[in-house]
Amino acid sequence: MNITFCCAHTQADPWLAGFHMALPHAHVSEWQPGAPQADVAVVWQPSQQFIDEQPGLKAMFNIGAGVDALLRLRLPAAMKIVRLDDAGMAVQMAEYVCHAVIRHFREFDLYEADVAKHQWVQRKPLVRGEFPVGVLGLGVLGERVARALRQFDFPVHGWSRSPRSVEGVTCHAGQEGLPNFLSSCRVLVNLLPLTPETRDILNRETLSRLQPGGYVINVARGAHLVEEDLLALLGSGHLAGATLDVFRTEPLPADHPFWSHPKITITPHTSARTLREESIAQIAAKILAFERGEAVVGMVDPARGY
Ligand code: NDP
Ligand code: OXD
Repeated sequence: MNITFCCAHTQADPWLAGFHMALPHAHVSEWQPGAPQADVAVVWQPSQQFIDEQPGLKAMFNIGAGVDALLRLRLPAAMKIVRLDDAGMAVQMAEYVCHAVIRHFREFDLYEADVAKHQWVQRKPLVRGEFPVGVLGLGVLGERVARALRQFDFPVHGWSRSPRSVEGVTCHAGQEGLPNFLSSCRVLVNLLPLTPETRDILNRETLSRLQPGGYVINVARGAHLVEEDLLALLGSGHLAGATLDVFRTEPLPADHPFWSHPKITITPHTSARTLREESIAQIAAKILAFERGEAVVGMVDPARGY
């Protein structure tokens, strides 16, 4: 089997060495323009040139959970796409979101500002029951995040396309379930895949439905959020703040208003990083299953967009 590796922003050598160890029978090499046809590919944000030069690929294994960048390309209809399924990302996402929710709920930013002024101020504890958290997307990452939030006794709601059941979480589904989901939440966490249906889903209309003093945590994709609408709702006071890990343009341009907005905390697309060892082990196992003609977990449905 010939495996070609074509991953943007990724140092290839350690990945190639890992795949050599995990799949000693395979020939693994980094793709260069004009390289011979491979059987399968390991990819992250490959170019259209790569796809056009490798029309015989049977499958592409994405080294991330989101496949929106791949599905924007013109792909041969028969080419299978397989995404990462957790591979160490779910626990990172749970850490990140719980940290952001707790930081907001426990007012740690205000305490830090007091400390900077050498002021000893004890604030009145806020009421946990008044901070229901909603998780958009109850997939591999969203479900883990919802369960983690329940560990801190926050009321938790979840929203998915098809009906789901997660212990302790009030689950809503489909377009018809969205208004009730939103009005049940004060803190909103986005863990949806980016698809034509979910693009711009965090907008003036949806965010206005959150309870007053709402807080937005976007850890999925920048194109889910209509940036001007967030700024307007922060300005009007309907929203109290936001923690954003992903942006419409990455890296975030130096003159973007989010950098210095007092109610916005940003991080550089780091909420759940691809972990090399875990990902190589998972993808190698998937390639072996694929070779044997067995079912592969994380197969993407291009019609659904995730
Ligand atoms: P999954 O495919 O496992 O889960 C997606 C969830 O979204 C499912 O519950 C699905 O519903 C739901 N969903 C999809 N479309 C709709 C819709 N139109 N309406 C309602 N619900 C919908 O994805 P993951 O949990 O693995 O990952 C989620 C996203 O997180 C990725 O696509 C990626 O963009 C982002 N991500 C960000 C990272 C970062 O560092 N910032 C790192 C990793 C991922 P159903 O259950 O019915 O299928
Ligand atoms: C992913 C990401 O989709 O890192 O895995 O954003």
